[in-house]
This record gives sequence, structure tokens and C-alpha cells, in this order.
Amino acid sequence: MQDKQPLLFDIHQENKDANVQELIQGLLCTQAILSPKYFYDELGSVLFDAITLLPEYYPTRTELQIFTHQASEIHAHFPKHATWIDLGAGSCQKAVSLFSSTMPATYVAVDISVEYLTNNLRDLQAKYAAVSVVGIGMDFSNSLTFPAALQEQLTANPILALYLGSSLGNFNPTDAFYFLQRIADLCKTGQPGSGLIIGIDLVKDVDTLERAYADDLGVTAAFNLNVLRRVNSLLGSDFDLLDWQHIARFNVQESRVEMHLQAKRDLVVNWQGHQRHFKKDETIHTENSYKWTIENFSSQLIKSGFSNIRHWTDTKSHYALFWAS
Ligand code: AVI
Repeated sequence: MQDKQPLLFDIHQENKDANVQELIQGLLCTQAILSPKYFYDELGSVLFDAITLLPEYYPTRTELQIFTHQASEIHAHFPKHATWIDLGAGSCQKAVSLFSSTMPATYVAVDISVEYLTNNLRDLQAKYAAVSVVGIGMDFSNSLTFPAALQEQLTANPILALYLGSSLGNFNPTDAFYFLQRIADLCKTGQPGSGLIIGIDLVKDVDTLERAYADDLGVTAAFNLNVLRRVNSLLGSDFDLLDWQHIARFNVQESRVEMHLQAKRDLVVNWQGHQRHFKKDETIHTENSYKWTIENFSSQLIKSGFSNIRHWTDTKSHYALFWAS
């Protein structure tokens, strides 16, 4: 008999022309910018996985600690026989580690690339035959519209949305509000008991924050610089990585860690008939990682349409897991 296979959908149409236009526009801004979505090519994804193992990068490990130390209280909120929607599932490891306490009826892994999910989901389906495993390739930062074939799973069961790893930090507060609103609307389509579990990185001392984004081994520097190789391959530009250095600093006013690439000398970058002069020390802004307080994030959840908010933190209050229904 053939093994049960995961159901796979690819509704993410990568628009290469739009990406090229976006890159050019960003590079020509007075403060040059690149969207952090360009970090995640094959090498960039591996470098990010390495970042999560660094002693300086506390978010991943602290999130896991909170789940482990406060497991029974947290899991008491998870609806039974639910459809889990794992946003930005990646390797699916974080969500799957929670299966032992509460088993979902359906597990829907959503990520930008369905290819990246496919192998993991095949293994998962083979291991958990009682769970319906689904993979969706979707850019959920703009819309959260699911294939019609999943209507039954989204309406007949409670929904548990998972957004782990403090990824909401890469949205500015306005975009975070709209994104949370879309998740709240999604939860409303599910049966009573539906809700969201989300990991949020908290404001803390500047040294801890900046070290998390400028580790001694230079892995985050490599992750940041790798974006220039990606831009060279998408645009045909001639960025020389040796001309640039990684910078990470906490912007207190905006409550965000900013990553930049800083020019080591006066230089010119060329692509497709365009060019941009960079003066020594001028930067390209590559990422924002917003840090929240418990109070600010609780009110953000309420504004976005959630209620019954609970949160759990680690002993140092570096990180929080929020539940909202
Ligand atoms: C994916 N995201 C939550 C990470 C963060 O902390 O903002 C990306 C990252 N950038 C540098 N280190 C990690």
C-alpha cells in the first residue's frame, strides 16, 4: 500500500521583474535599502539556521525554554482536534516539537517556498499518519488566503495559528498591525477556541541586543553580506563583498535593531546601465528587527481584534510567548 502523502499547494508566484524594480528603487534611495526577504536564498537560509545556534542569539533558545518550562500552562490554551497553521514553518521543527503535548488534526505548514517544505513534510506525514499534513507556498506578508480545498479544515475545526521565532519583529508596527488583523480574521473562520501563539522579542539592554546581531564568529556578518551576492545574481550588479562591512545597532527611538552594510571606501556600483556612488561609511539598510514591551504588544493584539491575552516570559524577561484568542 502506498504511504499517505502530504497535500501540497504552491500559490506563491515569484515576480522576478517586480523584484528587480524593487531592488533598483531601494538602491537609488538617498538612504539605500534592501528588503530582508532577499537574505533567504539557499546559503542565506543555512546561515540563518546557524545564527539560531549562536550563544549570542538568544531568541530561538529562549522561546524553546519558555515552551519547555511552562509547557502545561501554555498547552492548556491549545484547542483540541484543531487545524494548526504554522506561518513561516521553515524546517517545521518548532511546531513539531509541540506535537507531543497536543496533537493537531491537520498541520498546515506555510512558507514562501513549497519546495523547501516538501521533503520535511513527506517525513512528517510518514511519522504522524493520523495527522493530515499540508504544505503551502505563499507570501503571507501580503495576504492570508487559503486554497478552497482547505475550506473544510478551516471552518469545521478550531484554528491554532503559530507565528514563532520573533519573526513579527521584521515588520514595522503598522504592517504588524495589518498582519495580526489578518490572523485574527483567519481565527474567526475557525470553531470556538481558535487562537494565536506568537513569539515576541522584548526590549532589553543595548549590549545584549547588539551582540545578538553582531556575533564574535561573524555568522551574522556573513548572513548580511550574502545579500550582496544575491543582488549581484538578480540584478547583474558588481558589488564587491570586500568593500562592505556588517553593522548592527539598536535604534532606541524606533525600538529596533538595524542591520546595515557600510562602505569601507568611496566606491561605485554598476548594474544594467545604472550606477550608484557610495561615500566611505555610507550604508545600505538591510533589516529592522523591532523589539516590543509586554504592554505595547498586548495593546497591539487588542487593536488587531484579539482578546483573552496571556503571556509567558523567561526568567530574564528577554522574550515572551503570547496567546490570544
Ligand atoms: C528572522 N528574524 C526573526 C531574525 C531576527 O532576529 O530579526 C533575522 C535575523 N537577522 C539577523 N539575525 C537574525
